[in-house]
Amino acid sequence: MASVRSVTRFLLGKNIFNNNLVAPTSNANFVKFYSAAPAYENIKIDVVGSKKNVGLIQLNRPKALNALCKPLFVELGKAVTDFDSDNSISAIIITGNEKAFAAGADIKEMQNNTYSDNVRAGFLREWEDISNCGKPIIAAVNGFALGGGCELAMLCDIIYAGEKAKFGQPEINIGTIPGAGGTQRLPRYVGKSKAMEIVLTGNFIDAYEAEKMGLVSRVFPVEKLLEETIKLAERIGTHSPLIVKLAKQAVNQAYETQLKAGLQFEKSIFYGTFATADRREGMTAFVEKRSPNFKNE
Ligand code: CO8
Repeated sequence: MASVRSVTRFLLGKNIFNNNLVAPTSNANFVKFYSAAPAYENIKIDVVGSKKNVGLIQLNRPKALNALCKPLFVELGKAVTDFDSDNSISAIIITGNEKAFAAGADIKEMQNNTYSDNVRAGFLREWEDISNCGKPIIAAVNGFALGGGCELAMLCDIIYAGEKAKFGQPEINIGTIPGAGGTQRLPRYVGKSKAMEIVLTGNFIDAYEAEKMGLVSRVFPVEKLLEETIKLAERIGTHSPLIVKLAKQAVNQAYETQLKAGLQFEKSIFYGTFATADRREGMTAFVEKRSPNFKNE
């Protein structure tokens, strides 16, 4: 089966994800804009589409199933912010690889966090770079989109999925709760009962169930996903960037009225789980590859 990278290369010619920096020779402004960009370690970026107006970001920690460590999120926020302020870019795509879009927050990184650490550092504040983006962001999800990975997809404006994608909020298995919008955005997408089932069981749902629930707008064969997502971004790119931005703001208003209070509430509870023994046990058990022994404390 073709990888995301080979499919993109096939579709779009040279220079796709070849370098950590973008250097499409056909777009002088872009080269100029990104000539001073940092060399990314956890993501790859490129500019794609026949008009070179689609910013493509690939999460690139395949060995950790694209677990969302802080350095990855800092880079992702920077790439999104840069594409957002580049006038030649109409829409942005975030994707992973065939096995994982992202398997969640990096459990190993946050395993020893305390409640005070989270509050002091404003844990997850980098996520705001994604929600502050004025341009449309499309998630192209193949493989696992779990925990923070599912939340990242939901932060995007449209989710397209490959038919083997799996979505879930399995934080309950490791003694915590979703901390980047899962408890607030998921019910808005799929309704309370289904959201409760997903959050309280930690069970995964497949791409077709996710489409039926309204979480995903379309499902494609794995090897067609990126091609179709680029087509969608190009179609959006045929419209006025200003009106696209306003339309995005307006649709978001439907979701975001009252969302802020919910997110603040969610964050305080998420942080609070780091004061519990069960959260520590859950993450430690994951890292030690054993079943957790929860004590209800
Ligand atoms: N964090 C850190 N490492 C991970 C993660 C993760 N979330 N997921 C997978 N990995 C690592 C594994 O530890 C393993 O590393 P190693 O080879 O060094 O042992 C490697 O990726 C491959 O994983 P597996 O061997 O487990 O692969 P499998 O195919 O057997 O299983 C699964 C795939 C089912 C996806 C499994 O890896 C899994 O259950 N992962 C954890 C999923 C999870 O619980 N996600 C939620 C995390 S908590 C969270 O997201 C809180 C959100 C808070 C806000 C967001 C902040 C960014």
